[in-house]
Amino acid sequence: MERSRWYKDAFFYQIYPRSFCDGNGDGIGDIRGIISKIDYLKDLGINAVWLSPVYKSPNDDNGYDISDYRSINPEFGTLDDFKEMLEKMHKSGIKLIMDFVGNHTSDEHEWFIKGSKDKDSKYHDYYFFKEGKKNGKKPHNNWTSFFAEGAWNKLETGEYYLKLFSKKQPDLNWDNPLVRKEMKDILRYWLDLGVDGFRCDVITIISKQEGLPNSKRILPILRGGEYYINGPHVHEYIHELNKDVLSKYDCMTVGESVMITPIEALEYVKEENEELDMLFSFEHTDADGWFHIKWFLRKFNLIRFKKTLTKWQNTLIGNGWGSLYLENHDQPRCLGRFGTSEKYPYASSTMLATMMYFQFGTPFIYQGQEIGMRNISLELDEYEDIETANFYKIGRKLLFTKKYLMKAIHLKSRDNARTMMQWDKTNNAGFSKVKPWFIVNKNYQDGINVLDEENDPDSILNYYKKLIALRKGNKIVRDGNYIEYNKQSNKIYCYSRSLNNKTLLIIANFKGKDINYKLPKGFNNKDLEVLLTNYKEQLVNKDMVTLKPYQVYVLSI
Ligand code: TEU
Ligand code: CA
Repeated sequence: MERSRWYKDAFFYQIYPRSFCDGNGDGIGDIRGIISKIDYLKDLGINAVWLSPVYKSPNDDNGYDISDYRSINPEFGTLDDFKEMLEKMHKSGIKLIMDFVGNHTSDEHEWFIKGSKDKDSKYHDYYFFKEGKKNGKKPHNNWTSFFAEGAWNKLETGEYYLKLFSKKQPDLNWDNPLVRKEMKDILRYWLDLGVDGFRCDVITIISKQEGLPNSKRILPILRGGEYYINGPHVHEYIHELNKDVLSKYDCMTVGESVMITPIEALEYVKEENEELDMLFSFEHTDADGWFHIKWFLRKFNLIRFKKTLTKWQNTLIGNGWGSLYLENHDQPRCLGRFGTSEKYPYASSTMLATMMYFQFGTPFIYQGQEIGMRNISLELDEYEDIETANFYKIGRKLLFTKKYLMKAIHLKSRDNARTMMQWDKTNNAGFSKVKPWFIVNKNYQDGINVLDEENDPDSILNYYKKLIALRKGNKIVRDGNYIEYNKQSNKIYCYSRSLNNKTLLIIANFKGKDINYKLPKGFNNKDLEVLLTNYKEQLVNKDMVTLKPYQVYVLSI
């Protein structure tokens, strides 16, 4: 069928269901809660939702460990609730994509239960079970996992299995055609129910080098990555999903990638390759980390940040499609992170959003981003996330100080993004009538909540609404080219988007002070109209713009 490629005009909102809204009063967000907020989503102006996993799961990794791909976790509701949500979203003009976690299952999935017990079971070949070395004392190779521990776990049978995330997330063996068939059946099942596509969890690591050879990397950080990141058959397998299933529906896919360059990304998203529609990459979130390892803190550097974004823009425009985001359920809150300051919450949040979402690609916002939700600082034992706990353990083993580790956790723990959505000033921020499964940030009482912001015309929320409305349907933002100016400035990010003689110039101040910015060549003495700015002051002259702290302008020429 001819696909409409509706995603090119979509503005996405990511829902992390546990923390979004509790409909039945047990302290855990759920589908009825989401249904009760569809009007809110519609009013915000978004027209697509990415829903993090709601499948049956023992929640070792909050749903990214699936024990049954075809049923809804009872904590979240029933399949009927799901169908009702989907229908109501569609009626409100909102598409819904699910999270497809295909690299691994839960160890409580029946495939794993059967395969781990019985070497003769067909399910034994669904995973990577291997005899140990040195009389079974050592695993098959020296790989390490994403969650800061070894990549193997030993079973009572004496066999080990590969798990690139937690012990309860065994990796599936995609070289087995039966596994690929199962995966295609699952995609088809949800598409037939009417969902509009998938965010594909770590899809770029599904193909592992045959034999799972020892890694030559010395540091215990993603050791083995050279044998599975963009592994040998990954393009073949994704193309197979596309050809046999995805291409038969008017759906969209966004793949989560791991350590990827824009050139490598193109191979997944070039339309003629018939694989995925776009990828999430992480390079720009590395602006305050080293070598893709977020825990190695470094100071944000605007020049480096701009360079990364520009490189991705220039590679993708004209050749493929991209995604734009500042936050998700694995990332800390953006306010105060990307060169901005919590001293200027309104200006900082709105500047970042404008800087990001006028670029080329499909925009994604994460729940709470639109009201300027903040990070949390907890004691170690108050954190919920498995990655955080494991990181601390290995960090101590590697002799990092407690002080450094806690600083890194405060800045980077995934739990920063997993506090309850702040709806109003009532108990538990209106998320639930009872104490929620995890922290509610107390600042909901200080105006950081949906209701207060709806009533304040100058709130972050109302700015997001304006921004979303302006972006949607704007052909220049959708299809225009991209040129960056004053690349060496460590204060200003300036770029233009042009299409058919119409241009938008975006100028963002990343400093907490006034800046006079000389317009780039070619923009002097032109008729400039301010399409959007985050201050009442609009100081635009013939060749000079004055920006207040964290002010941003979108000028139309
Ligand atoms: O994340 C993949 C991934 O690369 C992360 O584990 C990343 O290393 C980490 O979050 C950085 O802090 C996806 C999901 O988004 C994540 O929530 C899951 O835990 C993971 O896959 C396993 O399914
Ligand atoms: Ca609930």
